[in-house]
Amino acid sequence: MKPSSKMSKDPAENVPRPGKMARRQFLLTTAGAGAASVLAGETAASPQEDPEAGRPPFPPSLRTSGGLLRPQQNLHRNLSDLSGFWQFQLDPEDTGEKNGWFRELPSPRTIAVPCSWNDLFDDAQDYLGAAWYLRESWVAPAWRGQRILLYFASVNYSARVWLNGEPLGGHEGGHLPFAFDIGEKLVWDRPNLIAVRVENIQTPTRVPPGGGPAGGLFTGYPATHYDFFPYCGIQRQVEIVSLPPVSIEDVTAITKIDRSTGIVEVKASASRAWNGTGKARLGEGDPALEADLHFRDGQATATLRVPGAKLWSPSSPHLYTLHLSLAEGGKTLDSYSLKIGIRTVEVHGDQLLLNGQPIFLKGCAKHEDFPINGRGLNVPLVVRDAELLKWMGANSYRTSHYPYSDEAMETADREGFLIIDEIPAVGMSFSDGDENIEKRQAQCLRDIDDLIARDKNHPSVIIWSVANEPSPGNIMARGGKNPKGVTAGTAFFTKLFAQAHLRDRTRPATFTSVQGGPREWIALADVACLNLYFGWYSLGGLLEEASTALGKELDSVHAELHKPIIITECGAEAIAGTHATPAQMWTEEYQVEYLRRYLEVVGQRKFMAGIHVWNFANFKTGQSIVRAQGMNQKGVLTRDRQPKMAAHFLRSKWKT
Ligand code: GCB
Repeated sequence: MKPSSKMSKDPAENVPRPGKMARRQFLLTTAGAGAASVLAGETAASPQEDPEAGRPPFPPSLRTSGGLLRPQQNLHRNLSDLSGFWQFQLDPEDTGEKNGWFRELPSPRTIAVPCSWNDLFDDAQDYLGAAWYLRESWVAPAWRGQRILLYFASVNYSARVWLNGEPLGGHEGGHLPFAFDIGEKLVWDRPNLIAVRVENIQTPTRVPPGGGPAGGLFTGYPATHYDFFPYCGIQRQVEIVSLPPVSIEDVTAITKIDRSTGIVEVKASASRAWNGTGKARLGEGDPALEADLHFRDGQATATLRVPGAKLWSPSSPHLYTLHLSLAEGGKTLDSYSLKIGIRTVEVHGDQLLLNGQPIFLKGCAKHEDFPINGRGLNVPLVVRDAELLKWMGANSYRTSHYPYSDEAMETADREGFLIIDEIPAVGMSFSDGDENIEKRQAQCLRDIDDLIARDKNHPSVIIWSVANEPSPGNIMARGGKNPKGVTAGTAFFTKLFAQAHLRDRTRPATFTSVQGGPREWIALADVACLNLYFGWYSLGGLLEEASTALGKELDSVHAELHKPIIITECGAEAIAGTHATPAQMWTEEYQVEYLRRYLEVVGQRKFMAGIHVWNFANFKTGQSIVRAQGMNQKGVLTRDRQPKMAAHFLRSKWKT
């Protein structure tokens, strides 16, 4: 192991020395000693049993990587949205399954779907255990003869689903869609009863991990290994979906540019290993932009050439509609449409190229977070956030620390945001034994498969992120040093990057590294994404020294790795309305001064490929002594999206 640049080899040396302190070491210093003991000790979760252990195994769900397309309505497909009121009951003893709660809840109350449950009921605020959702729904008689799915856009974390008292299947992992084929179990002459058991117990084998011997960085209350509130529940839409018996199961559109001609390579799959002919068409009415798809065993490809193509970019996010259809005997069997953008992304030396030109990412990392709905889908907020990013002059954001809704991705395509798209692998360390690491790896690989399958056709997505701030050891334990952990992490990330490249050879893959984290890991990524907090977690109050340390760090990563570098996080907390001159930590002035220096240092370095401020808006966290008002206050906007001075400052720099 090469010692990380900012960590001392000797734990005893890990005391606050300007420029020498690793990112989180402040928690271990005199100032942070109290915090460290509270955070690492008393409230740290004890090793958890796998909450699914001992239950009858449920069949797995259909996943996007298995040919589950985002549902849509057209002449051949339909859907019924089950958003609205559901029955709900907490199950703290976890006896519901044994007692048949999938048929009837003994004492239900009403909940909204989609929504996190935590902010709705006082007794559910910090509750992460099992809870039940029930609701009835008719299935339209006109759908008889179709393939019928029950589709969930996101349930956090673990779901077990029943239909009319019969088990359908289960799914692990929040933030990505899954579904069940319900044709055999549904009834047509009365409403169908849907029951879902959900829990978000924090265990070391989940992604993100929680509890267990790995310890907890942000183990406030509720205890987590990550710095955001562990919202749970049915957080995006539930839909009953009808598909024709032979249907389009997957589409991949890869775009290339040949001078002024756009090339769209279409790969499609059809169900039932179908053999026949379909069509791929771009836009409306131009026969030149149409090609036959000859399906053999369910697979077909076609190439469309678009002379004088309007390329997709942040300043001109032009979208084309790609229509696919399957036909037999002059009759259309199925059709599916999606918006695509013609553009290329490449890494060339230390540059990130969009359509062959260097691009610079300016923006923020975000969270899906808002009072009351929590992490539940909030379409008005998606629209407002895009508006505010544009107001600031941002061209980019990261879906920290999990995949965002389809609606957010669609908005990014339409509005021209460049997205770093992240799986939920936040807070991972490599000190808790091979078995746990292997289980987390398996979940990460599934998440990579499912995320890429879901988002591969979005022109806005330019980079896949396979983790946020992994650490070799328990990040709380004296700088997280652990040579075995570095080696284990190297093997882990080699595998994750290989998977991302296997699933998508057209986009770079990265992870965002923690300040002081192993360079060996950054060397594996196509783009170096650095989360840097000089001037906050280290060198707090010392902005001059922080600028120097920042410059040195960027120069050294550049000299060593010579790949595009993006600062994917940097930020200082500011309680809105708190002021001081000269600037002091926690004031709006300090946040502005901090960001001013980061922008200056980055601006002086032509090799930099971007900067994302942490965070777009304040967001809810667990309660702890390092998170005032139960929030991370590094937002340049307040949680309700009002600008702090920092947002005006960024606008003055970015809005051209
Ligand atoms: C980070 C993490 C992010 C935290 C942030 C902070 O590096 O990636 O999840 O919220 O720092 O404010 O500490």
